[in-house]
Amino acid sequence: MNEIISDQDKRAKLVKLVADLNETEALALVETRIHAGEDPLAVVEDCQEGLRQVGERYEQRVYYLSGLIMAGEIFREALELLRPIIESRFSGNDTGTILLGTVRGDIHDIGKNNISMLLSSYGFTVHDLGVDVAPIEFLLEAIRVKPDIIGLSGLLTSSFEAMRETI
Ligand code: B12
Repeated sequence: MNEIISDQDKRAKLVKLVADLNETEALALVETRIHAGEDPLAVVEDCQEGLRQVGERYEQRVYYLSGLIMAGEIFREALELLRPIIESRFSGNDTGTILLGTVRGDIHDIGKNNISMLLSSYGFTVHDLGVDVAPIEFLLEAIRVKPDIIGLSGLLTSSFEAMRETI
């Protein structure tokens, strides 16, 4: 019982450290949890929840754009620490080909990069077009690589339109 509570505490603590933009302590806790042999995807989930809360604070004008930038940086650094464990834990071969990109007008790429890393670990060949990708670029690359799946990423409400056009 004690262990369950302390696990929950640890998870809540990481969420809070990320949401508070406490880079040093957040990354130290990520390392501690890695060394304790925890599920790396649970650590990713906690960082993601922290980022979601940063987004809320941004909407409430508690944080400004610099807060979003800082949050993105913390997530990127956390993922760098987790990447080797994730890549060694999940493996597959020749699963298929996927074409990925963040749609036109949108430059959010943390989630896309995360998915790209997981899919590569599972054995997918990933063609990542990057961010702010115009519909025609998706089309030309799709003709070239003939992917099994095309994945469009976008976090802005306005990205729906670009997704619709791309599809
Ligand atoms: C970090 C961040 C930024 C960073 C992005 C850095 C980067 N390199 O990506 C910066 C500072 C650049 C940024 C800029 C902006 N942002 Co911003 N940002 C965020 C924030 C805080 C976190 C996003 C994130 O990375 N989450 C962590 C990742 C892991 O989660 P994820 O992206 O959801 O991805 C997961 C899933 O969605 C899914 N997934 C994602 N893509 C794909 C693709 C496929 C194929 C699949 C299968 C799955 C999948 O899997 C991922 C892994 O679990 C969000 C808040 C939020 N609630 O998300 C706001 C947020 C998305 N941003 C927002 C805004 C408004 C902006 C700006 C317009 C701010 C401004 N005034 O300039 C600009 C837009 C710039 C642009 N043209 O794109 C709003 C969007 C509101 C809306 N409804 O449109 C949000 C929701 C904040 C808010 N609550 O207001 N932002």
